[in-house]
Amino acid sequence: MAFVERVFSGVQPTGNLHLGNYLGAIVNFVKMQETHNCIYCVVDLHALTQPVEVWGGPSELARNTREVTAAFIAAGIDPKKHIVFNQSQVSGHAELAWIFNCVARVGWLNRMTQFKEKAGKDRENASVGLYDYPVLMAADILLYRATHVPVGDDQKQHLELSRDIAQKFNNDFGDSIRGHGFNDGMYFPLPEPFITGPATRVMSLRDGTKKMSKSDASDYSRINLTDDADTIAQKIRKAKTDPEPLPSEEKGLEPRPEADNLVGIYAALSERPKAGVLREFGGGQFSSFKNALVELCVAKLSPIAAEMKRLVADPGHVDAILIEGADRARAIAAETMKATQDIVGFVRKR
Ligand code: AQP
Repeated sequence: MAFVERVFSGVQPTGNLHLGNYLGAIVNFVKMQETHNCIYCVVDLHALTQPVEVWGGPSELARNTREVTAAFIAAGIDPKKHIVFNQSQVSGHAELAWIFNCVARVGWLNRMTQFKEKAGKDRENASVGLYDYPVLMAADILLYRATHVPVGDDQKQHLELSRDIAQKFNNDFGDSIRGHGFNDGMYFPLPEPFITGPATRVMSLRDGTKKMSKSDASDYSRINLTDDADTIAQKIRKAKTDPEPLPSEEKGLEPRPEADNLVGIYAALSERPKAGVLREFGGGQFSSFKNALVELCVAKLSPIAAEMKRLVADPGHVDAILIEGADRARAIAAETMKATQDIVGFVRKR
């Protein structure tokens, strides 16, 4: 069956939205609006998988949900043409996740590296939700039968699991799927990851081997989307580098993770390939490259920060966007849930 192309992706409202989230995901969310129908979700159910100290408790969750929504809109997502909402308003996410829990295999989840990293050594104490996170993510995407998912590189393995779940559901229920009019036995599409650009994995400014992340204890490891110009300048000037001048060719970046990261950020923000950036800055010292990077970062991020500030100052307006988006999302989700319930054999009101 040819599926109608549809984009779905989400961002967790866990605070400290950063340049990695922006370049790895949100920039592509904005681009894909031109070619696809898009659904962008603030995945608040996912936030709960971490200890409460990480997501900050109820008032922080609500504040961060509005802040991520504001970031989407400030970055250029149009909530009238596309759908923007928060996950917990559409109960289908949790309902489909249960069905998928019974499709996914424990062995598949045991291979998920993000769980291993986030649970760390204290695995016994991690929430069941953290372990099950990728199944809920599969439900998020497939509830809308989405075909394309723009994400950062760290989500690649979870996307593969979503494809495995879709495939196994289609296989397990193939006869029933055909019996309900889907003649090729494919009810769920196998969603394609869309991981592209020179900054699919932005690294920490303090350690070029670690991903830039919301939960890093050091605020100097990341550029937050709400940072002001002075803070951005300080963070970039203090970013770890090495003593060599910048190389003139991309190959010269390979053994130099911090240099590679800063050049990747510059390339992504200026929408140029890394090779072009190195043609301009290769052979020069980091100090002058960092000055240019500060200027570019401030020019690109300051208008977004200002618009975010304006939007979060009016929570009623942001909530109205989420409520309207959830109504539209719920209508699509209801169709998927009805068909899924019929395929599985659940008796329901007609
Ligand atoms: N460093 C990154 N580089 C590129 N893309 C990134 N993403 C996250 N970090 C980077 C992408 O941002 C989207 C939203 O991520 P999320 O809200 O699901 O949170 P996460 O992946 O857990 O991101 P964080 O910020 O790193 O949080 P913690 O500290 O909790 O691990 C996703 O598409 C993600 O790929």
